Amino acid sequence: MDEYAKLSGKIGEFRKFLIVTHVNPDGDAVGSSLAAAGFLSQNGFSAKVCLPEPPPKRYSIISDGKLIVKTLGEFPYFEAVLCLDSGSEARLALPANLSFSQIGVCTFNIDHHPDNTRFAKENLLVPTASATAQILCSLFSQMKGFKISPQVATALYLGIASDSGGFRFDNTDAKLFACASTLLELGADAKKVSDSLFFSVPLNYMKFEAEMISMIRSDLDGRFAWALVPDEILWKHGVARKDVETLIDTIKSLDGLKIAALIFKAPDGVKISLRSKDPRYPVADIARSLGGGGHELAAGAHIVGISFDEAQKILLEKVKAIMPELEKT
Ligand SMILES: [Mn+2]
Repeated sequence: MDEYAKLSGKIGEFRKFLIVTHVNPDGDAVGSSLAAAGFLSQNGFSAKVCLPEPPPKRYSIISDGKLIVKTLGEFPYFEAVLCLDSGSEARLALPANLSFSQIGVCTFNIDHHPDNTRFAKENLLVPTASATAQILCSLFSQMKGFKISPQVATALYLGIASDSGGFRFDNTDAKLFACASTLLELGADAKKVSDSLFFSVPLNYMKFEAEMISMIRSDLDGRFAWALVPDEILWKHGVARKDVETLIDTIKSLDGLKIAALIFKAPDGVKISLRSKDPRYPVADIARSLGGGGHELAAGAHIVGISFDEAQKILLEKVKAIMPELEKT
């Protein structure tokens, strides 16, 4: 029996599921969670997604108020917890007053992050999958007698379109297109997803990004570029930190660039987001050396007790260290 069949058998042992995902949920996190909740509730189970913070507006096309709770008070009794798209228990956005170790019920962990810590009782980890939504698409498709509705297909499609940057990132492969094809045949609304993810930028965000673009710094002959994102500029344009997802892709689109970075202020230090355009320069190594993690070409870290200036100095050294051939020329 393969691991998908094994996991679906396990899921079938329970009736009531609480679904959780990582903090600052992205499109894959929100899409996977709502798809799982929709799929389970439409197939005779009871399931709710716990999102302590409201997710970014561009995911509202798949939001269903009936499937989302903010606190455990709204869904006090459940038999199992499904953790989606989170590499570790520390990254989970759990409801207030609940820590992972306190969860006394069966836990499931479905994810594609290569450094996933296998923190749950039942783990379905597929690092070759481009998105957690892709793993769910395979899982749901092989559950015989279960239906995948157009709404669920749309939520999964949003997850894969989001994690692959609209089928442009290097995780876009034949399996992802096969998954997209399956979802479109099931009635996923691709136009609605594209419009919402890529063609609905609010004016204040566009002006924020314009100002940030004028502040991009670059070094190593343009191979490394980054921006510091001061809170003042976020406030000035009314942009929330969690909504700053596309700026790093804008930096990444620079000609000749290998590594892009964003540095944000955190209450106790800084948060760094990293992207690489070249597998020879895996940013996951840099992120891990700074106490963070992620995918080879998309990673991040939270460094406590340092300033913006110190962070960019450390980062530049780390980037230089993985591009040794540049030092010689
Ligand atoms: Mn993901």
